[in-house]
Amino acid sequence: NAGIKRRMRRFFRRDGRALIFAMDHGFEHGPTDFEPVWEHVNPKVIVRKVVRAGIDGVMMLPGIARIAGDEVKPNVGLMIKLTSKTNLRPKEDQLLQSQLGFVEDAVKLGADAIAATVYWGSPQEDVMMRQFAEIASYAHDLGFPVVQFAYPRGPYINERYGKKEDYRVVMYGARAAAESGADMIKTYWTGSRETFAKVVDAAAGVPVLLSGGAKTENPVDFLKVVWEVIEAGGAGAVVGRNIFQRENPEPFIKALLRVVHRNEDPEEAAKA
Ligand code: FBP
Repeated sequence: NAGIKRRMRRFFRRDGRALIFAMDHGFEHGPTDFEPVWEHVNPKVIVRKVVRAGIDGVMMLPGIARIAGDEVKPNVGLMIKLTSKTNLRPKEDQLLQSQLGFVEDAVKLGADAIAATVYWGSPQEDVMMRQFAEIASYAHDLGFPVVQFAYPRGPYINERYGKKEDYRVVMYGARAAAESGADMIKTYWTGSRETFAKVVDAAAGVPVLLSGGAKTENPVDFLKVVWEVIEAGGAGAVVGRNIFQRENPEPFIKALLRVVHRNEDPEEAAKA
């Protein structure tokens, strides 16, 4: 499908890698996530900064895309995510992402790709699988790539593997994402290059992007993780808190871009 291929190139440079900014946290975690640098609660302010720094793509929910979509310049990929959940839900309902928008909305907002989460292993896995199938089928018909946030999460996982970042479950989720028709996969860091390489293999050629995670105190620590991801064959990273919770995100984004696109040593990248 030519449309899918063309739109994938809005995110990935010639090297097949991408650095994407994630900003659905106001919904998914609540605005407290922005408190470390409060001016970033204004999506226009932070999106302007990340775009100026040279980011390859931006991921947001439909309402924020209406507010700040203009800041995503034409050379930057726009990824619109159609599922989410609030942190306000009762604990037992936290393992479900619900659909909050439709493929048509994303298309009208100028999306280059459409994203949805599946919590593999959740008691509600079935609902998210169907949501993903509906979104992917329609998006693909229209020529849009689909990104799956493939997050293993659920009671059985914790019982059997101890944690959701165990590579055996992360690669299971990545494989399930590939098998369900994703064009890009976003998932957790497994803790080592060797294990992440298995996740990449399990995805059978579908690009695997790191899901950033909580902000590291030392910026170099996060650059090191991204470097390992690239060395493992990962296609880049989708990063939220590690960018918008930093007072001065621009030099940090530039360092991330050097690691993602030039395999630059993290210590060197941080200094430049
Ligand atoms: P971060 O880089 O801040 O981890 O953002 C990635 C992301 O997937 C966001 O899109 C989402 O809001 C958040 O992490 C979900 O985190 P969790 O479900 O682990 O609390």
